Amino acid sequence: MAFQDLREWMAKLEAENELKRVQTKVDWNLELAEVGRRVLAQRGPALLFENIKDHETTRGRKLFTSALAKKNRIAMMLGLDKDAPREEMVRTVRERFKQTVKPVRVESGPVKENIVMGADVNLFEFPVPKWHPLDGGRYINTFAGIVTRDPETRQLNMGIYRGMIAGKDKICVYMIPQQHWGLHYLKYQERGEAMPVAVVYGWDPAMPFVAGTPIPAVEYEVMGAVRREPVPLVRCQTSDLEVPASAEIVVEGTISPDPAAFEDEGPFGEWPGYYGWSRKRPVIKVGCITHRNDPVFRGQLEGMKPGVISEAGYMAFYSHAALLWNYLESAGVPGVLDIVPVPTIIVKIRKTYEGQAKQVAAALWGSWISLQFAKTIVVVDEDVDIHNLRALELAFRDRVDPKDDLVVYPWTAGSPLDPSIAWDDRDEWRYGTGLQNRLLIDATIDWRKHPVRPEWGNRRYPPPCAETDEATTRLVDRRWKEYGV
Ligand SMILES: Cc1cc2nc3c(=O)[nH]c(=O)nc-3n(C[C@H](O)[C@H](O)[C@H](O)COP(=O)(O)O)c2cc1C
Ligand SMILES: [Mn+2]
Repeated sequence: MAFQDLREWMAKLEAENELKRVQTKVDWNLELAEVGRRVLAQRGPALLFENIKDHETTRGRKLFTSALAKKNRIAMMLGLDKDAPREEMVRTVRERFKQTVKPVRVESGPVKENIVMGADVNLFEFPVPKWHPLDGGRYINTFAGIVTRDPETRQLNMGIYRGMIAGKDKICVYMIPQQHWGLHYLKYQERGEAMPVAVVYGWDPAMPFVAGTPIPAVEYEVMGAVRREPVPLVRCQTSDLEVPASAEIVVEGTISPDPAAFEDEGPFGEWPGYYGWSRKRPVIKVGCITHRNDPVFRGQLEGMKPGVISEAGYMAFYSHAALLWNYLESAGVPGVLDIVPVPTIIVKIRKTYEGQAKQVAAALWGSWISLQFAKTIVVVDEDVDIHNLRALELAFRDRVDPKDDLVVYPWTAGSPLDPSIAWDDRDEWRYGTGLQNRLLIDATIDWRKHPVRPEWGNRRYPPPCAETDEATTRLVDRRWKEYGV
């Protein structure tokens, strides 16, 4: 049932007319990204670039991107009908995120078809784009899963964390100490040991879907649940880390515990749609690359603007909706009916007591999720269509009393990439993460100011006036043709 590798997934997309091969020569330097950006704006197909300038004969020649940037393709990833309604998709992801399926260990796999060691390692042999004009370099890690192991518990972790080629065998990375691999790194630092790292490019689409979502469980086990089949893992060549046996490319390396080994990383065009800042950051020293024959490199164009949502942003509509909803449920916050998770979190509730909206915000802001996300939270009543921007605007205008319903929660541990905070407050190696200010917009009707009124049919707000009574509705329905309008 599950996709056994990136190639099966690409074949499925091609069969469904959801993949376009770009065969004309395209420059890795900005051109490829702009083609991708325009296709994203059109909600177009996934793209397989097969002819990339300077990579006609290199070890890696092809780049695949944008596969998850559309609803029907996310439904296909989940093994659902491609026209499955959004509600069913979110429900499915919620159910699978609550389960775990243990990985299986295998002796070998296609990822071991080629093994490149030591002096032969050259990251420039892969068609890594320069994605945005002011990027500090070619960003190789944009949708790759990075594997590390907790040196105490021995547990494996996989997360998506960006990284830039800093030399033929070096990747400089944006490690936030409070992310899971950052916590691992702090433990290795304390022991004075280098941290082994494996970077996985291209596999079942469940991999980035899970690795890019802050799930409080072992990612490989949740991936098994999402794909409904265990993840087959092989051991790395140079460490005891484990990676999917049919991945396209795996880069193995170590990060020195010594901050003196940090190098300049960034700027990079970030997910909020603005460049991040440059700083000295940890470096993966690459000792080995394993890859399939004719490997397909996997990348993702970061950065949103009106009309363009990144692949990761699109994926988050489903992964984050499920994550947030499951978390609120486990935290005992009742009444959640629907969630739009990006770019701001909008939660629709069946309000059964005053203060419920603040409970939603406090629960999310008190959770690990807030270390990267949940800056702005909007809570609305059950009669507001949260998928309709006009309906939301009317709720902001009419149900928000600015004096009472805007709650600011200052100086919290949060995303260093928030462009509204000062540069100094983004220093993740000084604070462990960024310092972020947050906002709740409580757009639910305030029960203190608006008691139920029997004369309004037990409503709290005046009856809506943009509709007529039943008798008139029937009359006009009956006579509609007579009006000739
Ligand atoms: C495309 C993409 C890029 C990301 N880049 C980074 C990054 O550079 N640094 C980071 O700390 N988190 C990044 N994230 C968020 C993490 O992947 C996310 O918080 C995830 O939960 C991390 O795994 P962990 O919870 O095991 O640490 C990115 C997510 C996506 C989808
Ligand atoms: Mn994790």
